[in-house]
Amino acid sequence: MEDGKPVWAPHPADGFQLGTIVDIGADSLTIEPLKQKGKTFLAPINQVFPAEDDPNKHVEDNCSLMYLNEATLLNNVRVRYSKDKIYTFVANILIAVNPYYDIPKLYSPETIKQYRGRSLGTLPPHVYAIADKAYRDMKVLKMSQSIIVSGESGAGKTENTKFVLRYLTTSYGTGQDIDERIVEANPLLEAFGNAKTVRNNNSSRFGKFVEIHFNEKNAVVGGFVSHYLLEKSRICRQGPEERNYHIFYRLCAGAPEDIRQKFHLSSPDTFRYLNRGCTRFFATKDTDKNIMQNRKSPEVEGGCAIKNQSSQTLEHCAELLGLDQEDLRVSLTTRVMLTTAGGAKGTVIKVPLKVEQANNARDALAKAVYSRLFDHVVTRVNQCFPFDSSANFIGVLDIAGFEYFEHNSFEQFCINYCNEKLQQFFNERILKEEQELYQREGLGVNEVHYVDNQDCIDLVEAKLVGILDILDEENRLPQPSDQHFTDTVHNKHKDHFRLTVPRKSKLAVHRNVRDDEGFIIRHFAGAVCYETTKFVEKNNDALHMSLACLVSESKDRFIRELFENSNNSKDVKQKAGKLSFISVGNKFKTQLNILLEKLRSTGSSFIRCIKPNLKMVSHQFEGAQILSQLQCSGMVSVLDLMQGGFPSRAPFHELYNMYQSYMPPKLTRLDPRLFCKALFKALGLNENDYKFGLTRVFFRPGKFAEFDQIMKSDPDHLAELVKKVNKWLI
Ligand code: AOV
Ligand code: MG
Repeated sequence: MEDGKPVWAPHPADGFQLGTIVDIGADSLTIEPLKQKGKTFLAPINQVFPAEDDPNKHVEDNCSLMYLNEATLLNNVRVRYSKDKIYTFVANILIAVNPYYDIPKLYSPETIKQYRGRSLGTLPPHVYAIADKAYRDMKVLKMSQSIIVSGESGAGKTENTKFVLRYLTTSYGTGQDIDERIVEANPLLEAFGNAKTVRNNNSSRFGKFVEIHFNEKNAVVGGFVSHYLLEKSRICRQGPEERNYHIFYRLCAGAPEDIRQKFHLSSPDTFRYLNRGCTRFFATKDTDKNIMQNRKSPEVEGGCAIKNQSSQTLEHCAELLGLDQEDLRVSLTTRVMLTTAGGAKGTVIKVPLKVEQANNARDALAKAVYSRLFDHVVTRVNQCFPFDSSANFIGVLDIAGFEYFEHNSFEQFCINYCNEKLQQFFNERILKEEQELYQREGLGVNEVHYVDNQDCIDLVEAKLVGILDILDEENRLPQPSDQHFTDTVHNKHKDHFRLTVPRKSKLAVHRNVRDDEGFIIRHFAGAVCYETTKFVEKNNDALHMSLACLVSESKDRFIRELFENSNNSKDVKQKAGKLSFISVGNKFKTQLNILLEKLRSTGSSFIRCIKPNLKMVSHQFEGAQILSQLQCSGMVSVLDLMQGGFPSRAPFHELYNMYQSYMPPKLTRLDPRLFCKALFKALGLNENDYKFGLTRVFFRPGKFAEFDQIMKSDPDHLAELVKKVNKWLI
């Protein structure tokens, strides 16, 4: 960094601010901000970055900047965002900032047509450019492709996913209704799987991988949706200002009269599961707010009864689930146990549940019904676009990005584990591809190094000693406890680089829990403290026995089948009394490994979505929190890699086509490679700034832009240049 030249220095709200270095210390710099002369401050050396000469300049591919670092990336994205250019490339990776309003014509049918068949970089960055690249790669390489869309909640993953699906079916469909069905599946999935949260009014509470399948002729033949980790806790409880799944409110608001009657629908605020979240549905009546109530009478010590006399809740529930009302009542308020007295085969006895236990049983039933219903909806959706055979597919992954909240539980643990796996895949792809290209092109550059996160993945998923297996082990104990699980994790992984015990203050103060009830994992995107309360419960998908038995014998075929498929109900009775356990964590691990195997067998593209502000409004760029998203997405490490490598590259024939009109005929008679060599020699470019590969020229960061500028500069300069070229040719 030169004296007096502006630099980017940290700024608490904007991420970075321009300033000049006025003094240099051992590991910090004294900076004078451009906007506040005289108000100097200290900044750590590694957080100060060289700035471009013109901070208002923006480029479509961030790699054509002179300086590749997090500050220049943030600034480029900021300048572009202010001009409604929400998409930016970093080499082949697409950054997409959520505009929070409809930018005119950005996704119009005309725009779709424009991008069709055009190679990356020839048109402005766009999600359509990525979609078309995936399609062309599939066609040319005869290989399936995947597009991985990531970013935090509200960043625009689902919207961009829909644009990709719409683009592919519009451009490369057969014009039959299969195309439309693939697009139309989304509103249905969103009705059942999306909800209003504080971060996003239409937040997807499940992950999905949507495959569009193509035949030998590369036309759309069908689709397939896989889904991951539907958030079940939302069924029974929503945070302030949040809601349950959209479908419930839609039913309450718009169902036809016969359905209203049949389902006993009324206003959302009459339903316990709908009335405790978003204010718009705050309860006005409290008759059936609590269907469980402690009946403190001596004859059922510790037991409870259902409070539903006035509202007929139990009756309606039993009716809709195809169950006998009395059976349902008993199953919700008692537990089946097998006595082992006398050593002989035990007798089944019914133990009354405490209020809290009964509440849990009721919630578990609701969650089980809904999550199985969701599985069923996805199965039905998949039946709508069947295909006999497919040559290749393009899959789009829309799954929540790295999460770090004030309180992090099992859900965040799973999603962050997933993001570790995806980050590893991203590293493999981006860094490996880069190195392979250098090798193929015969550039003798050093290998690039990056931090592998395999150790973090192992910590979670390794057999026996991984956190998921330790948790399963805990679930199988007669008296599982979150505390014992947490202790086991810490005991098995003493001194693990990725794992630490949380400090007392963090957890205990807020929550009145033991100070070590949790663990901190050092993820690639930062350390996250997980509170392990409820890990054991959340890891178990099984209903308690009496309920499982009950619903699997429902008179309603649909309900019966929902539970037959996923629960081998025949075993249930034999196992009555034993602990039932279906592992949520290990199911996710298996699904994730299948997904990654699939991703590894495809070509891949990445879309990194960015949320511009927490208010969910347009035209507001909150630099600091955008910067942290760029860091979490791994973009900053890509820049580090590129800054040390050759990020801009141009095939010889492209350069030839671009500049031949500026050159004398003598030069244009040369073949593209020689043409380029002659040109570069004549220009007197610094040989450290570029390298010739077999098929293309590689430029050091920013050097392509410099070269392009020289080529297109004023006529005098060009005449000078032509003279030079001629001289060199003689
Ligand atoms: P997400 O999928 O990343 O969050 P969404 O795709 O649902 O985020 O986007 C959130 C909201 O931002 C949408 O409902 C739109 O109102 C707006 N939006 C996003 N992208 C665009 C765009 N390109 N143009 C206009 N508006 C947009 V989550 O599923 O919560 O992780 O859980
Ligand atoms: Mg979403």
